[in-house]
Amino acid sequence: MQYREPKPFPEGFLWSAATAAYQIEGAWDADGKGPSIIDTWTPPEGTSDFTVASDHYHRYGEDVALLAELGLKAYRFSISWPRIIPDGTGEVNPAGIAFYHRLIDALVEHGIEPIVTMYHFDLPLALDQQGAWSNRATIEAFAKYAEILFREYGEKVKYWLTINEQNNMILYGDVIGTSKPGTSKRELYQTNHHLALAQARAFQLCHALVPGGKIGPAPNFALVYPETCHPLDVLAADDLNVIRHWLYFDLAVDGVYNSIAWSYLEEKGATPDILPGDLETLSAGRPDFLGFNYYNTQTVARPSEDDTQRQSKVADQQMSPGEAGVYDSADNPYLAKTEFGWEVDPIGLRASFRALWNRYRLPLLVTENGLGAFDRLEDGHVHDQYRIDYLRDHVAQIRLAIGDGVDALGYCPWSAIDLVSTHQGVAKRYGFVYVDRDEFDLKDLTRHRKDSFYWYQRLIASNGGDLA
Ligand code: BGP
Repeated sequence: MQYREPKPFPEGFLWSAATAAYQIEGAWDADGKGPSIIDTWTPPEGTSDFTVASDHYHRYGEDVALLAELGLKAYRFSISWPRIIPDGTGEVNPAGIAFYHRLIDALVEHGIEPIVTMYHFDLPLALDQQGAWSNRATIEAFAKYAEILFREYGEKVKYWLTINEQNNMILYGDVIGTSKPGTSKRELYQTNHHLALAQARAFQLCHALVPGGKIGPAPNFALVYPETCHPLDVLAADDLNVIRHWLYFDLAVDGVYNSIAWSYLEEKGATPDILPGDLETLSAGRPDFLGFNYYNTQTVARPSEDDTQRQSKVADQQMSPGEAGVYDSADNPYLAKTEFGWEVDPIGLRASFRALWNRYRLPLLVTENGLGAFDRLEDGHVHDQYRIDYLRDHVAQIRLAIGDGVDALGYCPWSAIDLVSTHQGVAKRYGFVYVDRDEFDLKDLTRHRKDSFYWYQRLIASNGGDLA
């Protein structure tokens, strides 16, 4: 099991790469786009905002040509809701509709399968002002938006993702700018309930409106290990797996509330209001596959009484601080860390495939995976061997997961080209293509192929055979 000879990648495996609208497009108020919550969010001090980002809105033609040269079979990007419907519910913006037609057409012309995320953090600001997702009306707004997307692009787009990282929006929304600091757990889990309903509606609409369309969710997945084999540490790990993962996947796949998650919500006084018909809506919408964003695993122990340990932790969406009475977070001594403190665990990716496959038996798409690093442009080159090592080790584990019998649909490394990180600015780079700008100096935004670009190009050309 540990060292078996890997099976080859299946023909048609979707070698892809990912981006998100607000992190790459820029043009935050161009051609009728409305503001999103991200446009009014103040990013952490010292990091860039998203107004120009990588200027992809104006340079998408050049960018798609680079993606074609890279050899991508598919490309995951998100559509900006406020570019399509500036105030979230009202008039449709024809220029926004046209932009995504141009982008999709360019991809299709190059033989690149579009994988569209419908919603990646950038809620229209007008909806936020009406209560965001804690307001039930936002479900209807999303269903209307979804219908527009399916009718408009359904002929050309067959792979759809509903909501990026619903779990991180609930658990770490203050870090990534999707919820206000101090929002109560009660409101967060009401929000979660509405997001789940909106997603279930989108599943149904996609199946009704897109012939041959396939749709799935895209939570973040950070499989949780116990720090020791003490039964209470094992239970703490199980609890965090439930609170961070199974709550969301069970809602998406089976349309039910996980009973352990529900007990947690009861204990926290955070159970959502569920109206008549809600559970029927949840179970009527079914995904065709599961997307998941994978960066690392997490290791936890039973909760200590002492809160100081938790309070002193540096935390973000991949590094939990722990939760009183639930779990303490722990370092995994077997894993290295990135320059940004995220643990690196390629084997954890295989373990994640197994966990998701054993539980749901649905095809699995890695919707994000990548290494954030301080890259250096030297004479037009970026020697990012560290990124090649990271990606190669993860791809090798996907191949082993395929050997385990998992149905792996594809791989979307984060990110196709450099973009602005959720909360750590431009300096934290992920792309195969370097975008020449600094945090506050836009320079000329020219594109440069990194060493990892040529590595991924060879990997794709050999359908995953050439890992070297
Ligand atoms: C995921 C998000 C992405 C992306 C990535 C890397 O949580 O879906 O939008 O940014 O993480 O995170 P960061 O940019 O914080 O390094």
